Order: sequence, then structure tokens, then C-alpha cells
Amino acid sequence: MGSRRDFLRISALSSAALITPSLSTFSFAGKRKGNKPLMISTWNHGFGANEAGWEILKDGGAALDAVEAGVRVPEADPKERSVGYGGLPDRDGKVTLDACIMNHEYECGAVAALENIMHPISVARLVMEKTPHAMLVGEGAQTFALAEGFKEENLLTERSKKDWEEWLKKSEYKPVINIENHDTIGALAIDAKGHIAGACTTSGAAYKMHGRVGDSPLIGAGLFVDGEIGAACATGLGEAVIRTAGSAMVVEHMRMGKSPVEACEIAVKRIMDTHKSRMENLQVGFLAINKNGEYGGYSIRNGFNYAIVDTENGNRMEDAQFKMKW
Ligand code: SD4
Repeated sequence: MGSRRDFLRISALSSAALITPSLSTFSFAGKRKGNKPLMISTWNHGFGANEAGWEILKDGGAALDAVEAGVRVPEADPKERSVGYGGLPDRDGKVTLDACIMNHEYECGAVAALENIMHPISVARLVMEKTPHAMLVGEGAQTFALAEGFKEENLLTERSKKDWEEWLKKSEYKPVINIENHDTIGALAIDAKGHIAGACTTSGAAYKMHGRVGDSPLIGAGLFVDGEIGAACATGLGEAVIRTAGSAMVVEHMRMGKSPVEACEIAVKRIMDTHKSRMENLQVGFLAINKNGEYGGYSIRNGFNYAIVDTENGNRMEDAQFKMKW
């Protein structure tokens, strides 16, 4: 988890000079030949997500099933402190989860501030498939989940409880993301039919205000899919992604002809331009894929990595390009 920590660390070097590679120097992008599937997921926990997703994609399964199955892996893993079970709670000690999912036909579902349900992504999928709505929140989302047969369970592990109790001693609440403790999973996939889907799920910013919702369940912010163009997802400070409609912006730039990595860079730059007075410790990263199977990632600061799996090269980790060093 070294590179993740580097990404999240508050570093004395955070004011380091900007590194601005020209768009033509990007190397972290791959081309998909023919209708071969691929899946890309944020961070080190993206590796396990890709493994689960690939089991579906390699046999001709649907991208939507792959991204859902993929992100369920960290959702159920108590060692992942920023997704699902074991996620760090809000400042009131409650684990509240945000998630969304979208397919290649502009169908989407989301849940926000959902408590006591281990797999918010699967609830989000049912919001998409079984309701006329795009999003359910809080108690309403939980009632829906229980009616659909999900189990109510305590998601606050002893370890997360201890960390929260430690945090309570100072309770230093700042309305900024706790950058040591966030690590959303976003996953994007294209299947053998050329269908694209995406999923995003998180416990959000650690020790956030109760009721705070980040970018991750918001279609257009934490995730966006256009089946004719491509898909994008975000990680990092949700408020900055919401303010700029980050993932929708990435997809719109791909629509205008930019490659995934170029489009991600444009969205990163927009956030930097619009957050000039709020850049201290600000981190946001985007991943994107397009219909041709090109992919890429870009973040404000170094340390953002992702897992990518395809037929040619299997599952592996790559580092995203970035604008500046911590
Ligand atoms: C949020 N974007 O709730 C999420 C947190 C995150 O990596 O992405 N962490 O703001």
C-alpha cells in the first residue's frame, strides 16, 4: 500500500513545483484490439476488484455484472478502511456509505448515506433496475434495501471504532477530506459486446459530518458512462469533483476527441484552476476508458495508481500521470 500512502500523506513537499508534461508525452494508455474486454479500477484494491470482474468478462459476461462483482470485493473486506464493511465512520461514529452504478444505456442507480448494509453497490443496482428513480438516500435507501432482502449488519469494526475513538480525543473537524483515510473504489469495464459500465462505492471522507455526501454516488461527479463514447470515475476530495462535475467533464472531452488520459488531465486542470486558493493537500484523480478500449488515469498529485486487466497482459498495476508532487 506504499504508493497509496504516498498519495494520501500530508507532505511537507506539498507546495512542490508543478510538473506539466505535454499531452503528447502520455504513455499510460493502452489500445483495445477488436472486441476484447477490459476493466480498470482505482487503487491497489482495484487489483482484487479486477480479478472478480475478469471472471465475468473473460467468459463473455456483461460489463455491468463485472463492475458490480468487482467493487463488492473491497466492500466486504474489513481491511479496506474507506469502502463498505470496516470503512471509517463519520464524526458521530456511524458508517455511512455512498455508491452508484451506470450502464451503457444511460440507466443508473445510486444510494447515499446508507447505513448497516454491506453492499451499497448492489442496492444501487436495484435502484436502477427496480425503481423509477436514480437515487435513494439515508433511511429510505435502507428501507428499500431491507425490503429487497439485504441483511442489516453492523459495519463498524473494532479497529475502525478504536481509530474513531482516538480521533474523538481531539475531534479536530475541518470541512476537508481526511486525506489519510480515503480511498474510494471506482471501476470501469467494457465487455465483449462493446458495452461499457461503471461503478463507484465508498464510505467517504473519514469523520465527515453526519449526512455529508461526496461525489461517489453522484452521476456526473464520481462516475459517468456514455455507451457511445466512454466512461470516467473519480477519487479524492469529493467536494472538488462535485463542484466541477468531474466525471461528466472527462466523458464530454472524450466526446470532443480527446483520449482518456488527455480528458482526465483536462478535468484535473479544471479543478486546479477553480481551486487555486484551496489547493493545500487537495488531491483528485480520474480514470477513463473509451469505446475503442483506450484507457488512462490522471491526478493532481503523484501516488494515484490503478489496476488494469485485459486479455493481452492480464491484471497489473499502473501509476497515473500527475500535475504536481506532494
Ligand atoms: C468522497 N471521493 O467521499 C470520495 C472519497 C474518495 O479516495 O474518493 N477517496 O469525497
